[in-house]
Amino acid sequence: MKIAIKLIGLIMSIGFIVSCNNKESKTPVNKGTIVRFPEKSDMLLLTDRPPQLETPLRVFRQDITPNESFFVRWHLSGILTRIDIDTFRLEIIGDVKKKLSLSMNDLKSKFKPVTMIAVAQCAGNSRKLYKPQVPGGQWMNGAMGNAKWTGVNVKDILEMAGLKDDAVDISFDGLDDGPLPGVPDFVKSLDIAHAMNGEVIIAYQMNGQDIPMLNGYPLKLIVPGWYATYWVGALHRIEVLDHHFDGFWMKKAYLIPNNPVANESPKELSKDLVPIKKMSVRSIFVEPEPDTVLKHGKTILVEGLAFDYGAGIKKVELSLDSGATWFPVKLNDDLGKYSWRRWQYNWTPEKKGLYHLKVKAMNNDGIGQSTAQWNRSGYQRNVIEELDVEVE
Ligand SMILES: Nc1nc2c(c(=O)[nH]1)N[C@H]1C(S)=C(S)[C@@H](COP(=O)(O)O)O[C@H]1N2
Ligand SMILES: [Mo]
Repeated sequence: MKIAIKLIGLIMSIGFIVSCNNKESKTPVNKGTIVRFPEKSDMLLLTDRPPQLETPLRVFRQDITPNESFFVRWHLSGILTRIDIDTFRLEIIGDVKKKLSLSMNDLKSKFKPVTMIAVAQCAGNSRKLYKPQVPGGQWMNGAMGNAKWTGVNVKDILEMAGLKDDAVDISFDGLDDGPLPGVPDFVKSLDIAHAMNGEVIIAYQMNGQDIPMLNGYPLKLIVPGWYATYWVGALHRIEVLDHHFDGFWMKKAYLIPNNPVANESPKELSKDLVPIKKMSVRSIFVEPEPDTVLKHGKTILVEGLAFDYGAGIKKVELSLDSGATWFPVKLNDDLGKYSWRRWQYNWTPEKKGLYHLKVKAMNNDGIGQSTAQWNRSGYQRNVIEELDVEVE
């Protein structure tokens, strides 16, 4: 018999310190308190109410991030711990010709299933690398993951409901609530053209399984190429609006300086702010991890991954000499334009000493990475990554 009610135990974090990186290192490490939450393997704890869990770097040595290791980020402490999937409905309301109330079974049987691999990355991923430091979750590079999402095209659902002519925006609401009535509910919006572009989907599966409760079971909005703040979890209401949505999470939060790399000076903050949208071009190191000591004359695999907003990665270049010289590295299989692409290089350091590695990517639109970037919220990092490696 299928279990209709899904619940996860009290959100408890029985954590213990495995490693604390107190030593002054040029390259910060994502080590800290390791915790186990329901349906999750070892994760790095940022906060437990609401849960914010970071994926350990070693997990990125594979194309797909397993569900149990996928990062977790909720804004409001009133998250879902129990749901009756038989009575759950996805409501489509507002400026539509016909309101819809869809069961999980409706979603799986009345619409054509679609599948895509896409990177979900928190807008504040890598915030810990910002100098000067900015407030907010001190993520290293683990507030992201690459998964295979299966679900229904938002376009198909909206076509079934039928949009009225004056529809402008669509808002997406999750089942989570604020701890107090005054805390704004987490609701995000997309304009009609974006929501109808045929690529925005409502996923009911993540890597071929139910989405973990902590990642937004039973439904998650997938907005490929856009920051994960739009990927509303525990999605239960879609509202078609005849005006521009002006909720807190669009108008007050997740704003960036209005320029391509979201840059501003700490001394003179920008007054021209716009909602964050598409992801920037990025490339990171996965292997070796910071603080690894290598043996000279011995070959190791330097590896990492690169991604962008969906144009696709054209090349990744590595430097072993602080950026004085660069050379292209091998790209692994292309798993789709919204997937990340792993890269690798066999390196035999001949001499002992300290090496300063850098990596940068360029996408098919000819867009590369920044050399310097800062904003008050630590969003949209796309600075060329660096890694110190000691060879003995
Ligand atoms: N309902 C709901 N959806 C949400 C959020 C939230 O707080 N509530 N946080 C968003 C943000 S900022 C991120 S980074 C992603 C995190 O998704 P994950 O927890 O599956 O990694 O969910 C997004 N969707
Ligand atoms: Mo986020």
